[in-house]
Amino acid sequence: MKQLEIKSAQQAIDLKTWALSGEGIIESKRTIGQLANVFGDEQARKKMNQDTLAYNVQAHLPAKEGTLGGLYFGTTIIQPGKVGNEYFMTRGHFHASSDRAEYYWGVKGEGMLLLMDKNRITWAEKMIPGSLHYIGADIAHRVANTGNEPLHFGAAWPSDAGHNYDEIDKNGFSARLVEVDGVPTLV
Ligand code: M6P
Ligand code: ZN
Repeated sequence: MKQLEIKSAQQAIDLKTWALSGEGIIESKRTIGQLANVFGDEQARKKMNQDTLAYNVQAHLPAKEGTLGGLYFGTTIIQPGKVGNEYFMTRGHFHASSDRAEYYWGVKGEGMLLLMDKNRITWAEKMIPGSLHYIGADIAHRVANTGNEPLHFGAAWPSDAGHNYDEIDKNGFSARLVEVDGVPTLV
């Protein structure tokens, strides 16, 4: 940086979709084939086209993972669809530094944010365009797309939060979001 220099931003957000562009935006994808044992009906998952896209994440991670003081920013797009009667959803995680919090917010489409505390109590918040969700310390989080169009949501979290997938990989959440008579229902 030079003294008195005026620059343009190096990253941009498309305000309709919250798609991220510019320097250092990373992109990752999860297909149905990469989500073994995430959904309740593993037989139904295995019968699907394993290349089906379930969700993708764009993120700006300007600080080294684990560094104290940095911030991360991401946009996740979950495709519409179900495995058996369970909606397409993210893998879900606690934070490795378990007392770190995160914001999620709805951008486009309809979904449900599933939250589970350390005592395995699970509840949910409806995600719609403009809904803002503060995910406090020690709370596992996962998002499901309950609509017929892609669900876009934003996320912001500390660079030292990390991801702990162990508990969810082993025991899942204590409730699943399934469609019952056309209605998203926690069971
Ligand atoms: C959000 C953030 C990311 C997370 C992503 C997908 O963008 O919370 O940290 O990786 O959602 O969620 P998961 O890693 O649980 O599949
Ligand atoms: Zn998180």
